[in-house]
Amino acid sequence: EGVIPQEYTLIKMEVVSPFPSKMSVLEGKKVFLAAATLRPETMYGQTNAWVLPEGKYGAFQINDTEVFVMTYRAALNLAYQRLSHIPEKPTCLVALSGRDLIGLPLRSPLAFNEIIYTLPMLSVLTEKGTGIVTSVPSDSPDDYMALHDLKSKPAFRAKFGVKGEWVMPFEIVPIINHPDFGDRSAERICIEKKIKSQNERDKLDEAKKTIYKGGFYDGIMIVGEFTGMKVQEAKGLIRSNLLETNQAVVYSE
Ligand code: A2H
Repeated sequence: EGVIPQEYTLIKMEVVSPFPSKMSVLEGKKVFLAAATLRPETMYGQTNAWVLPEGKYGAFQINDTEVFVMTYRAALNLAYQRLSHIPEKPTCLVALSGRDLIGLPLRSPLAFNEIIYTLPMLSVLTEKGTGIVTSVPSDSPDDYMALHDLKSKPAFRAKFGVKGEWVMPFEIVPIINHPDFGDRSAERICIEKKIKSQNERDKLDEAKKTIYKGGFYDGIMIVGEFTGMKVQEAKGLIRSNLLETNQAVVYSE
């Protein structure tokens, strides 16, 4: 746990019904995977959601109609931030594993892809954020490599029961022009650094650092309502829009 609190935006990725049998008790409610991000301005480029296959999750009642899927730890934090059916007490309607979530179809705010799928990523930490991550392979090296692994390794898909149709149709969506790395900066840096898989932790951390600075300070939005605007300026506007329209909530830890 860091000393400085981190403020995330929780993106409400709506689970499309009908739900699988393990989630049938939730039928009739609005169920969302709650994905923690620091980059709300990248939501146009979402291609999927990530969960840890062996991770423990739950579906928690947030108010009369809405349910968030996340870790218990995140649900407890949210309950202390006034987002729980019962104040300061998470109400778990059903316990779920990451494996139960793989393949769930989602509708996510701002995404150009109308439907995206929930997929496994091995670097998801259950002790950070909500344990649910939204995937933007144009701008995140982790997301790019994890999607690349699923696309290029049929055995890896088979291991987690991932169908090709949840992965193959989803291409990189260019959303931000980076001054040094172009409009698919994550792919470009992964190729330049010869990163082979999502398991190359040190190289991926380096890649993230390399593209982040230029992308944030000098990146330009090339899609959406704020096309042509600097990322630095668009970020807050996009975040406020998401919060005002109840497509996202604030979460700190
Ligand atoms: B970011 P920090 Cl496009 N486990 O969102 C692993 N990674 C997690 C996580 C978890 N439990 N919870 C959140 N994250 C990811 C978008 C994005 C992100 C882009 C580029 C960079 C980037 C799309 N994925 O993060 O350790 C989420 O991915 C680079 C740091 O709290 C979240 O923002 O600083 C970021 O890590 C939070 O990381």
